[in-house]
Amino acid sequence: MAQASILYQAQDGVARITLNRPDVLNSFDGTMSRSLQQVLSEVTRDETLRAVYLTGAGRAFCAGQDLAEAAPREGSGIVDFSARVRNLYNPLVLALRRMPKPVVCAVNGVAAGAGANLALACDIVIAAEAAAFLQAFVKIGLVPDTGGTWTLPRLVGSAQAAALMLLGERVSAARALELGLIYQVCPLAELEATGFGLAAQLATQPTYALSLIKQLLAVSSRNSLEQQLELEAEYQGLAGRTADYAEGVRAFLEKRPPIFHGK
Ligand code: T3D
Repeated sequence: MAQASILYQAQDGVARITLNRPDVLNSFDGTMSRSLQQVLSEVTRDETLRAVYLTGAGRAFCAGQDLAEAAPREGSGIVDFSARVRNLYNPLVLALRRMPKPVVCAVNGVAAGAGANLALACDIVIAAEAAAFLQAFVKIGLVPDTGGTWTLPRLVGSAQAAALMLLGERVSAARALELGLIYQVCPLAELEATGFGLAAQLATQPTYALSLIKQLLAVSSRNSLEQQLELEAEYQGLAGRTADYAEGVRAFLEKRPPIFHGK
């Protein structure tokens, strides 16, 4: 029986998702993309899951598109890459960015092409010391997709983003941290405990407020200060009506840790 290309289990309020095509460095074929879309859609709807942990099986995180699947074939016409990107990659980025709960990505090894940009679409990205990030697209004559041209300039500024995408060079985890591309680097042996630990901790936090923070961050760079201040006021109104806020303040006054239920 074929091995599932996406492994998924619920644990401690966290959706643990693993890209699982290790023989081809977890590169994406259509089946893996559609399975991940399906899982992300289930996780979005499941209120018992309050954080997501995403990683890769084996020595890589994800080498982007499976190039054997997307290779031009003699005599079989032009591959419609626009349709492939719209159907296989764009929905993944939107699902991660719109996920109403935090997504922690643990980059266990190389993350190339769509694999790099999938990682960078997550909310908190940590990486193993030997991991690396490559905007590999240009090396095969393609342009960055999976949100890279949107995400990278916002993370590292346009000068660094241009160099990363035009040169397609390998960026070490240490350099990625220095650039502000990722949050933390740790030894591979500690990656899972660190990454899953972060996700499990986030799963005990005020989930609705976390989702509002994600939304505020998502629009801040296109809003004026006035618009952003107004949105903060509006969302504070929403957060201030939650049971989690009531619990947070009560716990503070009673000098005990809060118990948030995500509502
Ligand atoms: O089609 C569309 O929808 C368009 C969208 C495109 C989105 C994209 O992601 S385009 C970018 C695609 N990805 C790449 O160009 C990266 C290709 N891979 C590499 O450059 C290197 O493999 C890495 C730098 C990622 C890792 O290098 P290394 O030396 O650690 O490993 P390796 O020996 O190159 O690869 C190990 C195996 O994985 C090897 O198979 P083998 O020889 O052991 O049987 C290799 O062929 C396979 N592999 C690695 N990447 C891919 C892959 N097989 C298929 N597709 C891959 N992307």
